[in-house]
Amino acid sequence: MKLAALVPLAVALVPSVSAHYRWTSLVEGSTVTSPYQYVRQNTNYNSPITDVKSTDFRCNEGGLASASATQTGIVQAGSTVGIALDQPIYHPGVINVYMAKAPGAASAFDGSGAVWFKVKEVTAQTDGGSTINWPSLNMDQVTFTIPTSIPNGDYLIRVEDIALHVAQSPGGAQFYISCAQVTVQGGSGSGNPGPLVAIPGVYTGTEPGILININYPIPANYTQPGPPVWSG
Ligand SMILES: *[C@@H]1O[C@H](CO)[C@@H](O)[C@H](O)[C@H]1NC(C)=O
Ligand SMILES: [Cu+2]
Repeated sequence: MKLAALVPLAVALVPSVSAHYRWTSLVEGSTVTSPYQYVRQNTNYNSPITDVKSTDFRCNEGGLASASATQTGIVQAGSTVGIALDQPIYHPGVINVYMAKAPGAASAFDGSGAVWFKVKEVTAQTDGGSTINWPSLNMDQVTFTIPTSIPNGDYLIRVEDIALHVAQSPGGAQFYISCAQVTVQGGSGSGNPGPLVAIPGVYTGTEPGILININYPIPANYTQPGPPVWSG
């Protein structure tokens, strides 16, 4: 919410503090679990993270403090898991989902170091400059299949929606982030997840997919930020 001039109007129209869309719930198969049962609760109800270098960029503001109070969900390698929102996404943008293996319990892991690999992305659809479409718009969850070759153990699953509606200036892209805690079972362990990146560190904030005017001229192509997806 960067349009400062519009804030008084927005406050006048919406009498109570309305929370922005948030990733609140782990999805196990077709089951959406309770909000913040397995997802670390953040403390910035209405604000995105815009500093890609800040520690809060990892698991959102409050995401480390709430780790020990968050349960760890059991998920099976080869199964469909995901993260659900409290309301559908209403900004144009893209999604990335990363995982990181915890050295011990997920609830004790701060996610530091080059430990994150990408497991899912929802990118933009372009056609050379006539139109640009955002498949993540109106999604209320993002799901993916945990590769069967993954090593068993505790992981963090970090989801980010990168809202790009005011991304034409540095720091304008808005990151809506949450981390879930899971124990992966049933993996063969033969896989070697990667490439591994540090978060923060994975982005500079000036990538063509982050510092971008999506309105005019219509981008001819779109480059999804971050490493390629590891699919096992
Ligand atoms: C589109 O592709 C060109 C050529 O590879 C690249 O320089 C540019 O950054 C891309 N634009 C976006 C928005 O990804
Ligand atoms: Cu917004």
